[in-house]
Amino acid sequence: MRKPITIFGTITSPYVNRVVLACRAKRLPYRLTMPAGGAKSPELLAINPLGKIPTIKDGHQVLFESGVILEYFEDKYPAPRLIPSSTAGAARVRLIAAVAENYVVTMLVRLFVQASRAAPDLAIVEDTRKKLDHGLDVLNQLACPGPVAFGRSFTLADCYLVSTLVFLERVGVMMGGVDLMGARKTLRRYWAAIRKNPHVKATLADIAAAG
Ligand SMILES: N[C@@H](CCC(=O)N[C@@H](CS)C(=O)NCC(=O)O)C(=O)O
Repeated sequence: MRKPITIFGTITSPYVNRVVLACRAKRLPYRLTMPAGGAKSPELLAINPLGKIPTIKDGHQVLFESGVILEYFEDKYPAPRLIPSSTAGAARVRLIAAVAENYVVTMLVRLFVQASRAAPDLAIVEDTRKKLDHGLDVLNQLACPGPVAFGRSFTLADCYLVSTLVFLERVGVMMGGVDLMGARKTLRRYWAAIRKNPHVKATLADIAAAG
């Protein structure tokens, strides 16, 4: 039996739950834990000077930055593959991941910050929503309507998309119940379909339980 990979973090973080999804899909045993003092605790800063989650320990290997961790898993534990073997397929999966990260999650973090404030800056909210809508439009064009985001099996594109869409829902709730996904049919169909995937189901249940 393999020693579990330690993932420092909380399941509600989109950066953390995409890593958990990859562990589940690759059937890698893992242990999710948060140091008592949080991301900036001396314990975490000792192994990750950025003081960010996720940070992982796999034996003696310590890594941070979710994208780097996911690529490391793919190289170290290639079966089952989460990045297709074809150059075109791999590029497409990485493209969906990059668009989700750079044009959607980044905007959601900005909205999350504003929604957490007693008095949100409405100009920032408006500008960020425009950028978010554009990112979502592009994702709506790139993703398949299910059962997975690309190809025939679960890939890193699904790890990124699921974590992004859970966060999208959460930020919408924080903003007073706004439906941020809107009428984007492909994303809506994808979201309904991927929720039936057992790794996604289990991860969504963990997120819901964490509140
Ligand atoms: N680019 C990083 C982002 C990680 C990140 O920002 N994590 C947040 C949690 S959602 C964090 O650690 N925040 C705690 C802090 O900055 O003190 C990744 O992909 O892993």
